[in-house]
Amino acid sequence: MNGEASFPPGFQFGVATSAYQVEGHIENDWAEWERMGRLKEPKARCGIGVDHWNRFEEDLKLTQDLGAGAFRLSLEWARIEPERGRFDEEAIARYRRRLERMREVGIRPVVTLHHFTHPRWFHRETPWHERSCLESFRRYARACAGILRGLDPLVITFNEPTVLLLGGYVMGLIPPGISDGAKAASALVNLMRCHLLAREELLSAGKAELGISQNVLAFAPDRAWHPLDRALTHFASRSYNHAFIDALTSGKLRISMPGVVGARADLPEVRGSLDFIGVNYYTRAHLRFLPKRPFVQVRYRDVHQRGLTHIGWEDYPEGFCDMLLEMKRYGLPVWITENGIDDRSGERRPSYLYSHWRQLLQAQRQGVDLRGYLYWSLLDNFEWLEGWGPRFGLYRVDFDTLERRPTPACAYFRRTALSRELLAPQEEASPEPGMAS
Ligand code: IFM
Repeated sequence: MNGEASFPPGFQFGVATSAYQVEGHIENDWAEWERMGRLKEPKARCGIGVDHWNRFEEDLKLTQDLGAGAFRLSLEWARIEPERGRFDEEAIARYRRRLERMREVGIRPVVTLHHFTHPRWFHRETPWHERSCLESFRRYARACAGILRGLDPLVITFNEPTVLLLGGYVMGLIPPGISDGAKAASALVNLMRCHLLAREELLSAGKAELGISQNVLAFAPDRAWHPLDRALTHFASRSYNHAFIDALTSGKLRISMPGVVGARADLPEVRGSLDFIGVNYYTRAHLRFLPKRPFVQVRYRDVHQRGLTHIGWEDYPEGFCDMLLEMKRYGLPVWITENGIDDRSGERRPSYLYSHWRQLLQAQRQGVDLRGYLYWSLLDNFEWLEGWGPRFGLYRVDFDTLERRPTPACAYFRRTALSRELLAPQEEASPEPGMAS
């Protein structure tokens, strides 16, 4: 061993993407949302994305150049079932072909069935808070099971369900743009049932491992001495980070965020329906109690003077280890399904990787069963409400020409993925020979 530490045997390095953020040419609820002027920059549009739909082969090669063994993508429901009950065989065949290509080049597909977006008919006809969503999602999941048959994928049924519900059903910031606690609670229960239905469909079609991707925040009280800030931190950690996983592992849903949202249900049927836990970790959030609505203020503070990341988040690798240790209680394998930095110059990303990998290995030494790390993201992409400002990509994309260029982190990622040793980043200024440019 030459490095500070080694990654465990079988541990996989990979990258993560989602369909809407990279593929382009998609007509769904989010495209409608954009036209309604609901983004920070009301005129911003995802449009052709970074044209991954037509550049898949090129992007697969870029993934191989990173020494990656896994690639996370999502299937776009709006492409597969553009009208309720009408499935697009061409889109289905195209997804199937690209997943087969991954297998041909030795890359394991990690496939998200639902990553924030919906076909345009969905919220109008069978929204999450109504039982009719169950049949819709089952039918979609059956189509996905056909696409994935025989490929032994890692499947994420829902990406960040808590974010979806908070954003879409509590704060009204993303589609369907509702602010209704009762509907949020029904939608939450239905998402869990849908997870289970998808599991049944996938497993009846063959071998697959199923989980969800949970966005976790390292919460801390904004005023360490303030009892209400501390109470908020406690509730947020339980409700935001753990409630969904708790319910899928124990069959008991318990959410309590006084003044914001509450839900309680016994769902014995969903108990034990996770094969792994997907963790999406980015930052720490300091919470401050406000005496009037919305009662909570979220602040990103630069406590260690490392500089906030460009999107404004604290760079807090220590929280990564803490969050992973919290997952130990479930006794399940853990995949890091997202971790990354919005670094618009690309210079800071290698040290971000190093500091986060160090914490990951520390959690592993303390007993967390870690199976893989997927960097968010392979490419710069469309960042939801923020539009085209942030740059999370290992590869920088020129948004005019769509040319992909390696950032300094590519060589460091490749060196680590191939050596499986943690080494401090060197000056990785130019791409290594053999890397696409
Ligand atoms: O871009 C998103 C992704 O779609 C879900 N997790 C967080 C990322 C960065 O905000």
